[in-house]
Amino acid sequence: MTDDIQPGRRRVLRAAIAGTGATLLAGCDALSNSSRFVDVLSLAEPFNQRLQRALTGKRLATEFPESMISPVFRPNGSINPQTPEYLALKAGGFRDYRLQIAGLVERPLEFSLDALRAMPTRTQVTRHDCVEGWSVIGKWSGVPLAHLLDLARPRPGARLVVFHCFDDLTGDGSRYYESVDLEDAYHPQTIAAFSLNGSPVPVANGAPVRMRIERKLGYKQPKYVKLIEVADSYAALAGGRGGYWEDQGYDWWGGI
Ligand SMILES: Nc1nc2c(c(=O)[nH]1)N[C@H]1C(S)=C(S)[C@@H](COP(=O)(O)O)O[C@H]1N2
Ligand SMILES: [Mo]
Repeated sequence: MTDDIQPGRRRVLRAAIAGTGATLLAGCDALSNSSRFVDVLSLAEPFNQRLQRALTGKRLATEFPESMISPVFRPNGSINPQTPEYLALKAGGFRDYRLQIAGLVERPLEFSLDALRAMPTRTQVTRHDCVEGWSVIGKWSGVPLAHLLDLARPRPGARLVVFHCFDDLTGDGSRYYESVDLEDAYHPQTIAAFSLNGSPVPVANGAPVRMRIERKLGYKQPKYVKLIEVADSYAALAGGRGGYWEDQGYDWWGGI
């Protein structure tokens, strides 16, 4: 025997894992369908978050005339990712790039840049506000995330969308990530953007695909997106607070 797990033990493990998965999933679906569970969830939402949601509802972020586009869309955070996976994709002109959608979906999917460009597209001129105290206006084009989610079909129990990025901002082997709730994911101005000011998104601003989630602050606009994961919780990811900067103490809601 060269394996460190005996065949019998492996069978038991596999059965245990499969069993847990099935039970958890069934339990989860049953819970999210029960109105009592949903009530408890909405009570658990912090008061300020509930208030801001009530005040903003389906409100659109302000869109600006093209004459107001900033001459330079100031880049921030990671501006030239050095992870091997990213460097390889960049060297190939992003021809091998695939935007993945997975997690709690009926149909996990992936899209090349050409496939994304052939989909329904939205263009919006919006203002980006960084908590460091600066703003820039840019014109973004991309595919509404709502469209991608409709194709992948979230399963019962889905509550969030987590964006996993290619870059390692601090160089400690971690990856930038972010998350928003389904209401922001389906918001009409939430797009997987492949173009900035009429050209492909530059590397400094998140090539080849970055999210625009227009009612959110700068740190909630993930660049270099690799995988969009539909999930029921972010608690088990990285620092457990739903995003790279959230793990350093920033607010998860990050609304503007
Ligand atoms: N993947 C990734 N996304 C990111 C960051 C980052 O470092 N890595 N920085 C965030 C911050 S703080 C800001 S202000 C914006 C900057 O976007 P820009 O470079 O296009 O201006 O990206 C956000 N998204
Ligand atoms: Mo920022």
